[in-house]
Amino acid sequence: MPEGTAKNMAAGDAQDLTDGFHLIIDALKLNGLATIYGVPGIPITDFGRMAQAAGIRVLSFRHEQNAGYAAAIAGYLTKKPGICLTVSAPGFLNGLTALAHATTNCFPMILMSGSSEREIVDLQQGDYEEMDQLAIAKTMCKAAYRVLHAQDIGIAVARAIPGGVYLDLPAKLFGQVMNAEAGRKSLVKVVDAAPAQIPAPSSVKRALDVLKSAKRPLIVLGKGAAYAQADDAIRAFVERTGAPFLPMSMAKGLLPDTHPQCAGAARSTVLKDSDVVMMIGARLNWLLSHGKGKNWGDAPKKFIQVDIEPKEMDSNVEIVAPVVGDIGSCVQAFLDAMGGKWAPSPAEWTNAVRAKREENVAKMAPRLMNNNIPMDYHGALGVLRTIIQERPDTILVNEGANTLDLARGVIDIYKPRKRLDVGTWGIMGIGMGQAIAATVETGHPVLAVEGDSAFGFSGMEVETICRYGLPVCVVVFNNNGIYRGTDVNTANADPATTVFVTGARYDKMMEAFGGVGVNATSPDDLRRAVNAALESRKPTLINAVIDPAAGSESGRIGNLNPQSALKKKQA
Ligand code: TZD
Ligand code: MG
Repeated sequence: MPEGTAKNMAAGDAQDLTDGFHLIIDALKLNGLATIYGVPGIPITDFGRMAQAAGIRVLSFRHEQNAGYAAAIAGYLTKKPGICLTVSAPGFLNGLTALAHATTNCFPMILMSGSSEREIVDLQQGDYEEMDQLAIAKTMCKAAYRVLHAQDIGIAVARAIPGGVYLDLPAKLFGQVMNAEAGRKSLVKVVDAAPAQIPAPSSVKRALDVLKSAKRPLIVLGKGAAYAQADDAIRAFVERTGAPFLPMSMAKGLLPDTHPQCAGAARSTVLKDSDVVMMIGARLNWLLSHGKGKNWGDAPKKFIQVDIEPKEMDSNVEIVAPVVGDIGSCVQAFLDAMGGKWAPSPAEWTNAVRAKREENVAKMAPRLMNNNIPMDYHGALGVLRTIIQERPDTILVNEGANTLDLARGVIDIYKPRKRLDVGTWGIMGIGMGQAIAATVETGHPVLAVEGDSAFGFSGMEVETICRYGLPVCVVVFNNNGIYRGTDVNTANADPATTVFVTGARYDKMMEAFGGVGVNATSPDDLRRAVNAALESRKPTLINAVIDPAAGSESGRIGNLNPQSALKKKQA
């Protein structure tokens, strides 16, 4: 065969071939999954490069856990699975924490990890980063799949798309070659990963009958309701009932916190005194004291629960009216069944709740305007509260203990899905990952309000923020430690377990990578610096110096610390 022909044939062959690398990319693109959060390394470095070259946005992080938290919140914000890409064994484990967190929070996320040689792993012969990742992942998410053949990539990606899924991609898969046309045909476009789930009409009627019978109704909105993106219907429903509503932390803003029916500032009153509680996309877990105990008072209470997950019904207390379906369909069904003539909640109740709320807000107001130096939480948060009021499209990311619990109460949110935080687990470390994904996915600037301990879990990602030039303003509430900066170890020369280096300058970290760093010692400093950051959209870190004695142990959940029976006896 003449040389030229052979060359042409080889070129022709190559055009007719595809491989694992490209099939994964094509499968993601076909399904509109256009962003990957990850950390490169063997065996996925080239995959990341090729994905980038093919038009997928590939954001490289400094640690997989942060990339994973980014993917998790991307899933929450977009209703499409966020993709996290990692190397094998340690990279996989780092990402797995985030997948477990996403699954617990019901955020759709796919963790895709490269893995080592199956034959060597299964015989435990000591491969590079050897680990049976599939077996480990299975216990932490909804499903875990391994893809051994290039022709299965299409179906595997499709199966992963509902999320809470681990996809195991052995190194050998990437280089597997197959006919390009057959490869194209093997891809699967997911038509509808979450079709509407219409609630049974009888369950809708039962729920409305119970709600109608209420003298003191309460609606609790959870982040499931925010996830549903049924914002108009939810608002219309809540307004038609006239009932006070209590937003869980990430449901704040679904209706503005300043809405006349909002009972956020009268939480203990509405939990205790309500007689019918309608939970919408909120679970009766520890965050709501499991629906019982002293926070809920002694009066008999009827629970209505609206959730897509049947397992949530009767999880902690009896649900007298379970409604199973997607939140959008359920709320629409309520609206349709209520008609225009729904009697609003009894005025005696709504007035009592409003009075309590106004009393609490008035009590808080002067504390939020204080100009103490060093700042206390309230002085600093009063400033941030005003800034979010003026810039309601800003996405607030929030973690810490006091920094979390106080910011949740103080900073009003005005629009849906504008507050992101530690979620179901109360996990530290979500800060920078969430901040990055929030702005990447929405284009809105981010204000990340971080305890100094909380920030430390993901702080290195300020380099990532600078590298991609993202409009993220981080405010570190620096009280020199976990809860407080005042603990003393009397046993030896080591510092106490909850304190950090006194007077640390976190702002210098941002400066190290070309961002703006500010040391703020007064509310005025803080106001100026945050406004400048949100205006300029420059990566900024403000070290907000907080009185080390201002916080309390474990913020608002100190009651969860175990107490020794022995200690009590001795006391
Ligand atoms: N590790 C992980 C992953 N999650 C956690 N929630 C904790 C540890 C325990 N923890 C909390 O629950 S809050 C917190 C830790 C370490 C930090 C609190 O300190 P901070 O906030 O500086 O972030 P404040 O304002 O000083 O209270
Ligand atoms: Mg602290």
